[in-house]
Amino acid sequence: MEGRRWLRARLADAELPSRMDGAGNVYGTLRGTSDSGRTVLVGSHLDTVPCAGALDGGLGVLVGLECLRRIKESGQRTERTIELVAFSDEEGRFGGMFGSQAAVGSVTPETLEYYSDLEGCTLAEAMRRCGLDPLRALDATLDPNDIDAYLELHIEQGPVLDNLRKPVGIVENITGLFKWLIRIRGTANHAGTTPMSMRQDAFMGLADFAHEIPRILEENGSELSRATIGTAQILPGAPNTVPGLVELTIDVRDTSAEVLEDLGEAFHRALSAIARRRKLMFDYDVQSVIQPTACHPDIVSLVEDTASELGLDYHRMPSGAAHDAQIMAQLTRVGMIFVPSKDGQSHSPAEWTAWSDIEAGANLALHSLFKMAS
Ligand code: HGY
Ligand code: MN
Ligand code: MN
Repeated sequence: MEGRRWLRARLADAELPSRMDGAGNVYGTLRGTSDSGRTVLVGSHLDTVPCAGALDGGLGVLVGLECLRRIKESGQRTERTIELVAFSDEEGRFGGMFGSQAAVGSVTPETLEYYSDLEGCTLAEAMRRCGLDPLRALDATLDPNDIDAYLELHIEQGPVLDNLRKPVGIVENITGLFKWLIRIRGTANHAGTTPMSMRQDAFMGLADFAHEIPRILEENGSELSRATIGTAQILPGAPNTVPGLVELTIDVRDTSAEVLEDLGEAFHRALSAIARRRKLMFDYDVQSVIQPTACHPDIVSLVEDTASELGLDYHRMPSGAAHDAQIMAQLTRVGMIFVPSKDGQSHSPAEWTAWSDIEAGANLALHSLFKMAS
């Protein structure tokens, strides 16, 4: 909430009206000359992951802020209104893409009460703690007829631009994903008296499952497939107790919806086989499913032409990370600009982008945005 207050104060300093919707998304407005034209949105997300760097999400919001301020300072008017948007909970403390899902109208009262974080705090509780009325998130829906396009600048979070030594990337398509919270149940037992052959050791079930990931990706995935076990909890969690329960998350990605479908079935089959072999039980909650998405060709070519006009050495590429843009694609035409991530690192304090690349990306965003709104 402090970040939102800071952003709204910056918008006020620039005499740009701002508002916060029921999902905690912050908007800043630079009015166009035409009242009937559809609005062009620019932005990204305000939140990030634990032990993060400083650029994921925040850079796109600040570049959007600077674009609005610069156009306003220049005195040049655009026909269309341009709005900055800073989305809530993109990273998924409560499932993922909450703010942009609210903006496209796919949040339901169940979402608010069902989505919870790893500590069991529901989204509704967290919103109430911030003084928000959860149900007002249902009013955050944008009207597709009011929106002309959405542009997002984001760090690449991978090694491609850094290795190519190119300052900007133009995103063609964005990976899809599914995220499961899996529970593997065995029988807690004494570590000293229980023979190895008589154990129902939930942790060994997790170990077998993790070991199957390379085979499952080789047999069912593509070279863009990714699978990550990012969290695991061993319970009851005593050194001298055979684990009775393991809770883990798996995050699986690919740019093809069919491949994601195949991977989901393969992971389910692997869990069944391991459960049978080790006399375990398993179940899982599907925490998030986000479809792979193509950026709109009109926006991709507008950004590409602008990059050429600015003499920027750019690279057209896919995104291995998920972004609010792929949710906004359900509502309007979207485009994304990438800037390089040093050594491809992200979701880590080592996240870094050279200022010269940030300047190149921000100028590309500014000139593209000006064209989109004129
Ligand atoms: O997980 C992602 O791809 C994004 O950083 N939320
Ligand atoms: Mn992220
Ligand atoms: Mn991000």
